[in-house]
Amino acid sequence: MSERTERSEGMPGRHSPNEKTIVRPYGDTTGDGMVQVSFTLPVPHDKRAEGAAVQLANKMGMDPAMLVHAKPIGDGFTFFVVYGRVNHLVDLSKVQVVERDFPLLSAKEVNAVVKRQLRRKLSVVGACIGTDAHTVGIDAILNVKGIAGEKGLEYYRELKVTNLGAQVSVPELVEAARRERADAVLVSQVVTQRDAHLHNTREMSAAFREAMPAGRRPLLIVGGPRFDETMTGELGVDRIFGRGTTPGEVASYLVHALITSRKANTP
Ligand code: B12
Repeated sequence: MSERTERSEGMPGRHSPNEKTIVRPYGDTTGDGMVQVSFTLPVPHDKRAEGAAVQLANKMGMDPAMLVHAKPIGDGFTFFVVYGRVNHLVDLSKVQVVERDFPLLSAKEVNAVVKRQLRRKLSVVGACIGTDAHTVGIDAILNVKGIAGEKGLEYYRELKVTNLGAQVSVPELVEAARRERADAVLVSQVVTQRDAHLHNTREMSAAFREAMPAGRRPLLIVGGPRFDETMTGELGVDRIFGRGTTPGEVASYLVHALITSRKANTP
C-alpha cells in the first residue's frame, strides 16, 4: 500500500550547493537558537510551580530558560510559556516529508478524466470514525462549500459523495462502503488523545482488509491535523493528508491513484 506514498529523504533539488543545510532556531538574532514552548503542569500556580516549569525547560535542553507566562487554569493546574536557547541543530538534508507525487488538476480536468477513463461516477464515502465528532475538516473536503475558496468534492460532477458525518463505527463504515461501491473511503481523525487517531485508523484498515479482498478494497485515505504523513504503511492506508489540505489536492490524488497511475501500470 505504501508504495503509493513517496518518502523523500532530504529535498533533492531544493537546495543550491551554497545554501545552508544545517540551521538553528531564530528568536532575536539569526541563529541564536531561541525557541518558545508551552505546557501545563498539574500544580497550583505559585513560585514553586514557576521554578518547576524552568526546571522542566532546562531538562528539555533550554539553557537559559526564561518564564514568560504562567496562568492558573482550573484547580491545581498551571499553564506556562517558556522562552529559551537550545543548542540543537536541524539538518535539512535529513528531513523526511511526503512530497506531492501527482499533478494538481482543476475540477474540470478531474471530471474529464473520470468521465473519459472510468466511464462512471467515482464513488467516495467519508466519515469521522470512533468517538470523534470534529466534522469541520471532512466537511471542508467533501461538502460543496469547501474551504479557502475551493469547492468540496460534492461540487465535482463526476464524483458521487456519501458523507456519513460524525462518530461512525468501523462496521457501519465498511457496510456503507460496500453499499455505495466505494472507490475510496475518506476518514477524518482530529482527536489524538491517547493516540485515538492511530488506533481508530488501524482498526479501520484492518476491518477493510478482512471484509474485502485486495483487488476489491477501496482506496483508504485518512486525514487530520496531527497525522504523520509518512505513516501510511504502519497504519495500513494508502494516503494520509494533514493540515491545510484542499479538496483539489484530494480530488487530484483520487484521479491519480484510481485511474491514471493504474492505467499506466497496466501492461
Ligand atoms: C471546532 C472544534 C470542536 C467542535 C467540533 C464541531 C464540529 N462539528 O466539527 C466541538 C465544540 C464539538 C469540539 C469538541 C471537542 N473537542 Co474540539 N476542537 C475544535 C477546534 C477549535 C477546531 C477544529 C476545526 O474545526 N478545525 C478546522 C478544520 C478545517 O481543520 P482540520 O480539522 O485540521 O481539517 C483540515 C485538515 O486537517 C484536513 N483533514 C481533516 N480531516 C480530513 C480527512 C480527510 C479524508 C482528508 C483528505 C483531509 C482531512 O483537511 C481539512 C481542511 O484543510 C480544535 C482546535 C483547533 N484550533 O484546531 C479543537 C480540538 C480539536 N478539540 C479538542 C478537544 C479535546 C475536544 C473535546 C474532547 C473537548 C471536550 N473535553 O469535550 C471535544 C470532543 C468531541 C468529540 N467527541 O470529538 C482538542 C483535541 C486535542 C487532542 N490532542 O486530541 C483540540 C485540538 C483543542 C485543544 N487544543 O485542546 N471541538
